[in-house]
Amino acid sequence: MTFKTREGDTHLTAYGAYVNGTMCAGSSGEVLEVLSPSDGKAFATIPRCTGADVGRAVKVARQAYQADSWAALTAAERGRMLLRLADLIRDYHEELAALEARDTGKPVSQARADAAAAARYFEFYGGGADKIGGETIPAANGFLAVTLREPHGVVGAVIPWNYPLQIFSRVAGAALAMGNALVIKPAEHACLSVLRLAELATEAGIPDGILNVVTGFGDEVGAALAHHPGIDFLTFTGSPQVGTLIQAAAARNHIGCTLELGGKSPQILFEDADLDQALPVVRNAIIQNGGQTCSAGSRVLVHQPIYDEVVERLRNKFRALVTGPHDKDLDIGPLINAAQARRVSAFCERAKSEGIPLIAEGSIAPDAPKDGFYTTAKIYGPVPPNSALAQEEVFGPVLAVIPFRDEAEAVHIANDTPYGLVAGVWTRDGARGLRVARQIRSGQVFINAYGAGGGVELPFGGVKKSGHGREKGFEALREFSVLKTLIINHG
Ligand code: TXE
Repeated sequence: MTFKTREGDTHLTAYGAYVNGTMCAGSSGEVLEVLSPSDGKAFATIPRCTGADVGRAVKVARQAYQADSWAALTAAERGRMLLRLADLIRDYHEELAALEARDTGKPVSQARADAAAAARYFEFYGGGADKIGGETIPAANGFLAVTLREPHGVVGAVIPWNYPLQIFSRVAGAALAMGNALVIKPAEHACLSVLRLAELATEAGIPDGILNVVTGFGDEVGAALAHHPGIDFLTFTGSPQVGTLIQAAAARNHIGCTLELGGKSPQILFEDADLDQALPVVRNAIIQNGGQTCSAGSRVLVHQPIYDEVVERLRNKFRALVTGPHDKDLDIGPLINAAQARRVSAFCERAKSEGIPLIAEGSIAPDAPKDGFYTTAKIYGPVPPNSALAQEEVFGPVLAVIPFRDEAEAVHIANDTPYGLVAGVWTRDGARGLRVARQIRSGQVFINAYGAGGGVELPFGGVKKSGHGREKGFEALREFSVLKTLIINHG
């Protein structure tokens, strides 16, 4: 475990949950230690909240949602608050990036990019709040029919540890823009930046009780939130296993949910691809955040005629990759915790036992603290398309190289996993790029690019085991609202 339950300890920074506009202890009084993945040492505590804390947060959110201070605001006024929050995030950019890097272990330059994206989410949704509306529908004579977008009410959000700043911001930005109130359960492994953003939201003018954060274990706090009858809509980002539980909880309460559950995203390199352009992107797409990215490009499918050249060039790139502590800002930081490190090494052990060749491996910085959760970057190939390494989400810096003979086989291999989140197609043949992109079953497809999820403007989400519903872009504003059809008889 990354943490353990214990009584408060004075050398650790004590964070609270955030309910009704203030930091507060959980009702149990128990706390969880937060470890820095870089050295495995505790540096903070968070409350181990309970179902009772969830109940209080949902009640507070409902009251705040109904109060005039929120319900009577125009969309433009809500938008202005989100724009103020974007400005505050930019004011506190370095503090947020340092906190995120320490809490998640990611290299500080990657955490800086996350802080910039967080500001951009609130800017985008602040600007979008008053620009999304309904439509008029030609109906029977003597009737005017229009659609209105209304908030769901109180939204429950369960989010993971890999991108707390970004995922909090994409959820809260869109949900608040549409006039919802929120109760968020961030991951117990990394949630400090979320708590800081909640404070900044209050400073930006978001009324007390509209944005609440309850901390603690998933099967205690997350489950209580998912099942709470006072929740009107659920959004979840995390593992498929927990996604199934969230969907079942939503079904029990007859509410909607969006699920974003990761992937096994392919990049397809055809023989006419511009390799100078493609290979650095292929490398980055699997090492960003140590491969702990839902949209990581974890499979590269390579046309037979260029297989040897691609392997040779990637071999050199992977050998040069160095893993080390977040503050050294190397290629790769530590993984989030010991369990994740064990998970990644189990995949590598299995690949070894199945005789899958290891093409190259990076290194760990010699001065990396010995109790950190470090793993080297690895590239394997040729990887059998039906092996675990080619089918399952490793969530580490491990790339599977898979050769293919022709276009049809490339499409088949690309689609032949349970997931469908993102894909990349690299070719100089425009028609082939489009043809292949259109046959791939996934939520996003890049041609001659790969942006690990893309910008805040681009709708993002999966098909199959990668989940359903869309985050980001204007699509998220639609997800976080409900359509009412209003019919007026003027005959
Ligand atoms: O995920 P969990 P874990 C994948 C990735 C990773 C694996 C396991 O492959 O290796 O999942 O990671 C909360 N009811 N992704 O175990 O458990 C939990 O507290 C309600 C992909 O960390 O799904 C946290 O807040 N909530 C992914 C959140 O769910 C529960 C990002 C995610 O944790 C719960 C993370 C329960 N019973 C992992 N149990 C992505 N899509 O990017 C846990 N939680």
